[in-house]
Formats: sequence, C-alpha cells, structure tokens
Amino acid sequence: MLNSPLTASASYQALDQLAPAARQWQLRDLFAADANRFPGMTVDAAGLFLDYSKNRIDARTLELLIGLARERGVEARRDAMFRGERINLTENRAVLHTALRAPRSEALVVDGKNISDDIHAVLERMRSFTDDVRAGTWLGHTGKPITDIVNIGIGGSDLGPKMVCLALRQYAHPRLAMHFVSNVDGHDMDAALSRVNPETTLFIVASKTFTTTETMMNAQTARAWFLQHASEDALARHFVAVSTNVDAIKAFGIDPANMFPFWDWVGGRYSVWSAIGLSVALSVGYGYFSDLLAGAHAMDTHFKEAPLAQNMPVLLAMVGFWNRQFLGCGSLSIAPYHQDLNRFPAYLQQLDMESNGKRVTRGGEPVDTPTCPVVWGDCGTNGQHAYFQLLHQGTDITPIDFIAALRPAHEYANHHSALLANCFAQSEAFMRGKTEYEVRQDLRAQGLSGDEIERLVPHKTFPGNRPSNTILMEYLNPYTLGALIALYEHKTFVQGVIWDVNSFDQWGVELGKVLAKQIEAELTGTARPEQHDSSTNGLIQMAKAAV
Ligand code: G6Q
Repeated sequence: MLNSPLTASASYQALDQLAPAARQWQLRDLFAADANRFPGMTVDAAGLFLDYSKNRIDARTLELLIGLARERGVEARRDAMFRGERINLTENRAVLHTALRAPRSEALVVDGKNISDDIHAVLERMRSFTDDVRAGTWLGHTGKPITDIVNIGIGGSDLGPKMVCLALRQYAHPRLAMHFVSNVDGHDMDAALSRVNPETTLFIVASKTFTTTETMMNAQTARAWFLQHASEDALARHFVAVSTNVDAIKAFGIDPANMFPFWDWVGGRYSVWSAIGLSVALSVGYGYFSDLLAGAHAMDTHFKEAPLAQNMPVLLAMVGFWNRQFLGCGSLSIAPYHQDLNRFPAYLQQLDMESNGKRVTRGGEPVDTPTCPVVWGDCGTNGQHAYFQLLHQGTDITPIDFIAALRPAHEYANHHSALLANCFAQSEAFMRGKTEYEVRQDLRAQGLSGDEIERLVPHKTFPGNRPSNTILMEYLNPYTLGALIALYEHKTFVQGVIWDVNSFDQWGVELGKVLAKQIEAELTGTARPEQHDSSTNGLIQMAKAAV
C-alpha cells in the first residue's frame, strides 16, 4: 500500500508547479526550438514504434514524470505482478496473463506449483483440437467438416477474441466463418443462428465463471436450437467450453473432454491469451496464435527490462497521465488507421476503463486526482468525416492515439499512401492548428473581401496545440498485434500504479446485475412488483403492458 497520497509526492508537486507554464506552451514552438525533438521523443520495442513528441512536454516534464513513476513504485509493482504475487487485493488473486505468453522455458512457480506446465498442457490441447477442426478431420454429427464457429461469451470472453479475429482476418482459414454472440438481446443470437447450419457449426461457450447470465442464456438457446436438429449424442461434436468451472460445464451437458481450462489468475479482460483465445486459434491456426503470444511476450520483456525513461508502456502511461491530470483531458480517442483494427477502440475501452475507472485507492481512500479518462474512437479515415470536427475545434482537448502499419497487406498502393497521408496530416493539424493570420492570408489569396474575411476568420481558425501519439508497425500481423495489446495492458497497469487503484477488479459492474435480476422477475411475473422510484416503476409497467 502506498502511504502517501499522489498529490503529496515530491515529483507530483514539482509537476504541479511546472504545469501552469506548460499549459501555455505551444507545440509549434517546441518543435521549432528543437530540431531533434522527433528522435528524442520516439522509442522502438517489440516491432512497434512510438512517437510521443506531439505532446505538450519537454525534457524536464519527462524527467519528472519518470521520477513520479519511480516514486510511486512502478518497478516494484511490475515485478510483483510478474512474480505472481496476489496484487488483485479485493479478489485475493494473482495477475498472471503475462505467464500465458511466456515460453515454456520460463518456468513460474506460484503457490508451490509450476504453472508453466499447466499453461503449456492446455496450449497443446488447443493445438491438437484446432489442427483437427482446421484440417476438416473434426467432423460434425453427420460427418461433415466444420464451416462455422460461434463464440458465445461477453465482456472479456468476447471483446478480445472478436477484436483479434477481425484484426487478423488476412490469416483466417478460408473454410471457417467466425461469429460472435455476446448480447442477451435475442437479436444477436437470432442473427448468428440464421446464418449457420447445425450440421457444420461448432459452438464455443466461453465463460470464465460459467455463470454469466447473458452467456448462459445464449448457450441454452444455442443448445435448444441445435437439439431441434440433432440428438443429445451429437452435442459433443458441436459444443466445447472454455472456463475455470468444470462442475458448471458438466451440469450444462458439455463433456469435460471438450473443456479447455484456465485459471482464476487470468482476469476476464486479459483472457484472450488463455484458452478464451480458442476462436482466434481456430481462425488463424495455432502457429499464428503462438506468434500473437510471442509478440506480447516481447513487449512484456521490454516492459520488465527497459529503463523507465525508454520504456514504451511507461512513456505512453506517463504522457497520458500528464494530459489527464495537468491539461484536464477527460477523454482519450483511439484512431487506428487500419480497417482491420476496427474493434480495437472497443477492446481498449474495456481494458482501460474497467481497470482504472476507480475512485478509491487500494487502501480504500478516495483517490485525490481524476483517474481514467473516457476511452473511445473509431477507424481513420472514417472518424475524420464525423467527430474529428470536435477534436479540432471543440472546447475540450482530446488527446489522440494514432495507430498505423507502414506496409499494407493488400495491393492497392494508392489507397495506402492516401491512408498514411491522412494519418500523418491529422496529427500535424492537431499539433500546428491554423492561426488567424494564416486564415486571413488564405482567404485574401482566394480574393475575398475584407468584411467576408473577418466574418469567416473565427470559424476557420484551428487552435491546434492538441496532443497526440503515433504508434507505427511495419505490418499488422499476429506478432505486432500481440505487442500492441500488451503495450496498452502495461500502460493501463502503470497508470493504475500512479493512481494507486486496484486495476484488476471490476465491482462497478455488479449493482446493475443484481437489480436486473429483480426487475426481470417482475417482468416475467415470477416476483411481486417492488417499490422502485416512479421512473423505474413506470418503465416496468410499460414493458408489462406491451407483452
Ligand atoms: C473482465 C470482466 C468481464 C468478464 C465478463 C464475462 O475483466 O471480468 O468483462 O469477462 O463479465 O465473464 P465470464 O467469462 O465469467 O462469463
């Protein structure tokens, strides 16, 4: 436990003193004053390149930010995580998603047990099962190869596999169509079932607890649908489970031989590296799944070994902390300039906001600063034609993370130049802006009258000075994707250490679940109406009247 609040730390106080002046800095000036700003504020690791030079920081700010990371104990907490200490204090659990991607040679003993053996035994089973399904030797109950995989899961048991399968669509098996059903909304299941054939569909029920309402309801619906077309004996060819709960799997009717286990030290939002990644391994094959793990492991090694001042996750975290704390930025926009990373912003939303959307410290005291910003975004260039207006000229300053691959996996070179040009132009525009003077010059050159010019100047001026990071990789491939995800995991971890929150629980999702159970019982008539507030009572009455 950290004994002193964040605002009492020496580095924080030094940063706080520097901040009023820093708020006046202009990025244009910082670049003009230092020709080496780009090489000085970029870092390479695990196949990724980070340019953080377009942030309102200078060498002194960085030094203090790194000092703050050291003062808050980032290194010790990082090492404790990797060692398998129970750093998730409110659930009394270790946090070992990093062990899932470590090579077998890096044995890790936790509570007297070599967990590396367990991890690799499951990986072997994943390899043999996915090889069979992909080769067409795992047959459906009428003897046909599998053509469709339906992953039934929600939250961490959905977002990671879905995002990764989309991101690696270039590597996907041509015979296997991937479907993801998460929502309790029956339209989600209905849409998937309307596209698949029970003879050739494999359902993966992915749930760490195997008690999650949405997943259990969806799994039961899928099972009932399947049994309309086949007998109970056929279930074993079409239903597999990924879980930590073997009893619940048996009770559901899935053969434990078809269960891929993982462990309580894998948090839901970090579980794509575990057997929850089965849909990924089925889609891209075990070899590429291993590459995904290897990329993440390379980032883990960098995070463990690089000095803080050259440590990519630490730098990304500390610059983000500076923007949040001292520039007052309440949100962070993620802009992948890669269509296949379409779901990456949604994935990061959970990773960051579920981890650090907290208001008390690990010791239960209020955090004395704002914590996690709202994380959101969409692919470039699409976002440019929608919400970028606000990012350029709105009243809030929203930092942006641009993410792009230098080489495409398609042959349309002109598209790729246009894409990268837009990506770099946006970060330049956010940094430079356009002054009144520049606007006037432009309008004058267009031949507008003095009055017209003055009327338009305020509308056409861009304040600029808006921070961004740019993350580049050569190609988006399993390895670089693994490194990218791990980069953001560790960034989130570091910020959690700075705020001294427990980044690994998620109690905030519980209250609504409990209330929903009562209201569902009222809606279905199995419980007498409770006295809610007039709004909730009114809404319940409307739903009942509509039945
Ligand atoms: C993630 C959360 C949450 C979880 C889902 C699904 O960190 O714990 O998103 O993954 O609630 O839980 P199950 O896998 O247990 O169904």
